[in-house]
Amino acid sequence: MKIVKIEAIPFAIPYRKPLRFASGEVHIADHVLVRVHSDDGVVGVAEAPPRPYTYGETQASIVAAIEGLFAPELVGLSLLEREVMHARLDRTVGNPAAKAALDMAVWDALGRTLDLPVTQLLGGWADRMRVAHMVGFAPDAEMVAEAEHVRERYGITTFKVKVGRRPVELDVRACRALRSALGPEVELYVDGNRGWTPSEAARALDAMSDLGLTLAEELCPADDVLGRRWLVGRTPVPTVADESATTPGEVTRELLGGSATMISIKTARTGFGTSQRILHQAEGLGVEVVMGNQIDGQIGTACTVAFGAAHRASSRRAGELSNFLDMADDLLTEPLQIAGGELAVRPGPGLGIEIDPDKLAHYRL
Ligand code: MUC
Ligand code: MG
Repeated sequence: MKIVKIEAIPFAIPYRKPLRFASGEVHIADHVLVRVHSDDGVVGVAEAPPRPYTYGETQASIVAAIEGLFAPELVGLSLLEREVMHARLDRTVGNPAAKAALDMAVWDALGRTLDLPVTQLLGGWADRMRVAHMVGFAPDAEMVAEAEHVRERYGITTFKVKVGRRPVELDVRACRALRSALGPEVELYVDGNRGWTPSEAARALDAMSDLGLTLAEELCPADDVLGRRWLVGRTPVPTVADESATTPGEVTRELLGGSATMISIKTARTGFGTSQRILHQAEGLGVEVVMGNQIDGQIGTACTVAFGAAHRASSRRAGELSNFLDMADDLLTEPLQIAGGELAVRPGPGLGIEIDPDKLAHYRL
């Protein structure tokens, strides 16, 4: 079970429809495929999506950090020495997506070695999750058409609407258009990606108070410490910390500082190991979580659903599992399928996914 080799392979797959949000936009999935090889001939995989506007990582920096810093630290360790692995990774600050992909590829290799699904090793709670779809900035009619199409075709009835960079009135109008087109049955929540000041966020939430929003995520930057606390105190909508809560320490600061009341867990930035710590931390504090999406491809989405379904607390809400639908292609031999508003965890050892060698040859850089 010894790690003998780690690969970091950059690839690029275009989006059919770019995703636009307050902190950036994505036109190409310029991710890094991570492969961890063991001396038993087992290969575990995961993917790292760079989000420079959120964590400062780029595709090149992820490859450089894995090849130059992390692989030399991990080669020689057993797949079972995950605490040692984390201690070694944490000698370097930052680089969350690179570290998370390594963690998840090690779990995949472990599952394959033991001939067991990762989701069962993690917790084995359920075999599927309900899916929430993220709707990016666009003219109102396009946002509505996208949500209607996704509901019709995939049975998805939970939507996260991107807000926060445009004037407040435009976002309010878009949310109102979605509510009126989709009716009272669908769940709608908003994510501001730090785009508003606290007073803008308060104005927006007041203007949307009749829309039945279930969550308000990261409306203002984490550095607006008192402003965020003020906002939490004046809105009845649960407030989710996403990019402000990427480590157990940050989760503690956000929750105990009163700047958020829920936590978004993204396996793309905290892998399985640290995501599990955060999940248990949230449970211990009596705080709900939502499984978020770092604009993952199908490999990352397979990781999110394997983790989210594995635990009772992370599978209660719909998980954000559908953004891969906007990509023109992907690397898996068998594409993920969303049906009836749900995504099933892949059966089979590890993550239950296989990389198509021809697709990888085509899209690798
Ligand atoms: C989200 O929930 O914020 C946008 C940037 C990022 O890192 O993740 C996405 C979605
Ligand atoms: Mg978010």
